[in-house]
Amino acid sequence: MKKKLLFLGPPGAGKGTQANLFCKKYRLDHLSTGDLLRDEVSSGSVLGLKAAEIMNKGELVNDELVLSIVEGRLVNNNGGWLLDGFPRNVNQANALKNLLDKINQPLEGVVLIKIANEHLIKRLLGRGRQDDNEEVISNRLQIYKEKTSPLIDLYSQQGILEEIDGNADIDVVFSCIERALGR
Ligand code: B4P
Repeated sequence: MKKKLLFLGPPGAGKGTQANLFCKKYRLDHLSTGDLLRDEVSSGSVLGLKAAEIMNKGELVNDELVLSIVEGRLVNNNGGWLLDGFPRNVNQANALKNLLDKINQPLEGVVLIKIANEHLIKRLLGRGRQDDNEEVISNRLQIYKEKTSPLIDLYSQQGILEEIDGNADIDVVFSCIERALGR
């Protein structure tokens, strides 16, 4: 059973929603860099204040900060884990590879949740988080296209990428993910 996983997809594709369900059912450690960064913001720390400014513009937070958050959690994990929202660019993907080689925990599966732009804009506007307004969403989409989407080819070439249609109800998408991962 694959227990070292990564969910990839544009903002609003449902990575967080699906990762939550999946980790509860299969008892994996859910590592959402978005949630971890929002916790840092709520703590009111200096790092959190800096991160909030960047997130509210829809930009990517500094790689070193995100890496340090993820590294701490992965190094201390001896069961399965699911990365949600990380890596988000090639530099983060390379750093993840180095870290996983070092701790001898290779990535076993990547799920790409694909979704049409009009669906995700509607979903994000409906969610109404601070970074969910039209201007910021359009910036997040642009950044996804430029910086995150190259990871699709990278993981596809490694033969570990599964593509899922995210334009369906939550339970339907969930079943597709389970099937793709052989559950
Ligand atoms: P994230 O927290 O990762 O959030 P996201 O990509 O916007 O959303 P996600 O795809 O998880 O959608 P969700 O399930 O919530 O990133 C936020 C910000 O954090 C980034 O812009 C960046 O600034 C920063 N950040 C995070 N990771 C980083 C990293 N590695 N490096 C640098 N910066 C980083 O679903 C969205 C909505 O749709 C919800 O309301 C949900 O209920 C609804 N929904 C989900 N599935 C649905 C379905 N099937 N049908 C209908 N509605 C659905």
